[in-house]
Amino acid sequence: MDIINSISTQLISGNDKDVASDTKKALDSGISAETILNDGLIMGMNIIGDRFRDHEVFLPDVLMAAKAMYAGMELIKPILIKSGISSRGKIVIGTIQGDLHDIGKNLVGIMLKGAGYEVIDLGHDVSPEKFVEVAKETGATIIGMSALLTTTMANMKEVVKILKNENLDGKIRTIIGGAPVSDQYASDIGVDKYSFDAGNAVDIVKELMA
Ligand code: B1M
Repeated sequence: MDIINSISTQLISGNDKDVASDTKKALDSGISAETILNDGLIMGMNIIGDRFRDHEVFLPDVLMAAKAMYAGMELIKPILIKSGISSRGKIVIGTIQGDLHDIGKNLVGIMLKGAGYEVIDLGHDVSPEKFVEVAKETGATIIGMSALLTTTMANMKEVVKILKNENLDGKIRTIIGGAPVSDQYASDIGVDKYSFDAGNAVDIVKELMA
């Protein structure tokens, strides 16, 4: 089995130590951080997600897989962040209220920092009010929201409403991402842009800040 397949397989089994040692081996052998992330870690996470949906595995298995994902992410994070010089603009990010999923949102934060943006990460289960309050306090010009649950994604609409009520729409722009949302959903709820992955989030932020 090649090393990338092994990362994915160990992640699915929730073996955080093996994911870490395989990730290290892959980096040492010259495989790029992006390949490890997309073809190893994210690939494994998608498989565990499908098995969870099909009731082949249960919540503790998903939790262990998430822990293993973080074990790999910790090692590639410094490479993805690279320079770490943050001066191109400020963006507030977080996972919307009611939702505890934070792996994708954290990846978005890592990629934005790597591209030179100052990222204020509010974590998960963030209320619409908090997003706006912190953006105003810090002078951030973009709010980036992540959602993984269909049951709580509608909370993102509240951010748009608050910005409109406070005459801040156009001054503070909004981006959403996460598995259940789409371009269509972004336009339905009045969000400026939808982004499909962490790399694309960087392109969208660049476009909005241009
Ligand atoms: Co949960 N979970 N989970 N879960 N979980 C999903 C989302 C689910 C699709 C699984 C399934 O049924 N197949 C399902 C949601 C179904 C639905 O809403 N219709 C689900 C469920 C049901 C639940 C619970 C309700 C289960 C329960 O308790 N019965 C519960 C909810 C808890 C809560 O939030 N209130 C729950 C809990 C958990 C864990 C805690 C065990 C764990 C999260 C750990 C953590 O995040 N720290 C977990 C996990 C790991 C998943 C899956 C398996 C993987 C998610 C993930 O991290 N993917 C997920 C199934 C799946 O998505 N395939 C699932 C990897 C990550 C890199 O991808 O987050 O999509 P993703 O991010 C991508 C893009 O979407 C994008 O960029 C990233 C890639 O570059 N992106 C953005 C994301 N945010 C962005 C923001 C942007 C731009 C791009 O701009 C701001």
